[in-house]
Amino acid sequence: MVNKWWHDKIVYQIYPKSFKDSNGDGVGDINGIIEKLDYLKDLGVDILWLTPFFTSPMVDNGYDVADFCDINPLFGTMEDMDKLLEETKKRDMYIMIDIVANHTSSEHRWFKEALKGKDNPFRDYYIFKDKPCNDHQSCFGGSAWEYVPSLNEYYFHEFAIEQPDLNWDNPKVREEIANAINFWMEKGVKGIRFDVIHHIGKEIENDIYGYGPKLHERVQELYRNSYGNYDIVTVGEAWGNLEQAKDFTLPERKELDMVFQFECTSYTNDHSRHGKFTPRPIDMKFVKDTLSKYQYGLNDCSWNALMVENHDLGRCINRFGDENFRVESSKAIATMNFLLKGTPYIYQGQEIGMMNIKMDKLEDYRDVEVYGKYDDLVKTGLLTHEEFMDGAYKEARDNNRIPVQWDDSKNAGFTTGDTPWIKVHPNYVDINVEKESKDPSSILNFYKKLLSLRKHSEYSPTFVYGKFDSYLDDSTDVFVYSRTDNNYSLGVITNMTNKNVEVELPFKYSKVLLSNYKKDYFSNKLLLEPFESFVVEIK
Ligand code: ISL
Repeated sequence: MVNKWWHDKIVYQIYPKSFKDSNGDGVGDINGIIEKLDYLKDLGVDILWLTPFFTSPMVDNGYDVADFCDINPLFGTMEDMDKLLEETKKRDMYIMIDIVANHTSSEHRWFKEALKGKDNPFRDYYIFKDKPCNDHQSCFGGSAWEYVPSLNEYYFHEFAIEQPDLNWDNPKVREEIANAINFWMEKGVKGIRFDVIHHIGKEIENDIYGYGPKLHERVQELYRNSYGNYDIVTVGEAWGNLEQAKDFTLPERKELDMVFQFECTSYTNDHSRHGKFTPRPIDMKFVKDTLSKYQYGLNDCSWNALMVENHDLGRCINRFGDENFRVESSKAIATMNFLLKGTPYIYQGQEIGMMNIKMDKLEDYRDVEVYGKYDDLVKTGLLTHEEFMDGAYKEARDNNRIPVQWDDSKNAGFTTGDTPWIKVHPNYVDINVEKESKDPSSILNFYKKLLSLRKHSEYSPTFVYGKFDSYLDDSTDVFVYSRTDNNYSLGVITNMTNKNVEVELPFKYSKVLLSNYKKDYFSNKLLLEPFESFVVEIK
């Protein structure tokens, strides 16, 4: 594989609405991001993935785009965005944008035109039918078909009613999206995350939503007509399996550089019951096997995205770790994941070990999905209110959308205003950036060490390009792997459980490079503490 400028870079995901508010209106903004650039540089991240900051009525917090080439006034102005691009460049940092190609907002000019009449040229930008083709359900609850009385027709929306799906059969739509991407490429953006990109080949008449027959030719066309002409990095949000990941990312296909793998994070969705709002406990053996499967499966032919948290998932401590071992498990999850081969993605607040929030009442939630699913599950009697609230505590997307905890002042230092748009976690007094930056044993300082080991040590090339091998594959408790090149062989050992585990390592080592407990590691038979994780140079 050809080496790329981004292979050794770390991505940090910013959800602008919740990151930092600079003007006291209770909503995070672009100037808030600029304020924190030095913090992010010091943390050791390079590429900032911003979830959509384009003009939007914010039904789905920006994933309902009303203008792909303008800035949501809630977040600032185009001048602010230009300044952010300039300030990141000064610090050798890069911006990755989030392109929502599957749908727009119902407030987009194209959709408003489409509603004007059956012969309006924009009508064919969307998917209108005389009657629903099927009873497909929207991802956020309820039917995926919405009736428009003035047209006496229905339009299709995979997500909220206010997010009509674009008609990718229409070449004009494909051209418009390519043009929007080119607009941002010319501004110097260096990365794109593609939202639900596996949906753009859908064939509704045949009940095919993800991975339709025309998917890949469309991505290839987009590549040729837009981002393929620039030296950028791309990642797809594509819910699928290993083979499907290969189809997107083999370099000769000229589609995407990598896709996120959701097999691990969605393990808790219990589809034998009601999906994510009736979660089941995680199986860490499954997680370890899946991570290894993707390492062996993609490492020689393409590239992995290493992600345990994003704005749609709960916190990784709650999913893979243990609140009672918050510090240990958070460090262990990071070590185990971010030293694999691929690009690490850190979600805002993950680096200080932020946790899921227990909302007192339904009305504390802001996410459109929570209300859609409440109607589907509680109003129909499938779940009690309490069962739903319990599921939401574990899985609601708002868990990761509460404000970043900067310090122990009012509203966690997120806003100087009285009312943030969503609740602040009450634990912010103890868990915040300021406090952790002063504590040498904090999660934050561990992240800095981990990223620096990966990026700025003599071992960096081995962590970036070294071959992956796993050991003790039958163990349900420990994940042991190595990364090897001509210079070094490095071992990563993690107890994935909240109990003591005895382990006999299959290799000897000469140095311990990083660990989340302080102890003597020089014995081959070790009794690992809960969520103990350490990194060694193998002899
Ligand atoms: O979290 C989910 C719903 O339970 C996911 O299925 C999610 O909707 C899916 O990952 C698609 O996510 C992306 O597109 C959505 C947007 O709401 C998400 O925030 C985004 O990441 C629609 O644009």
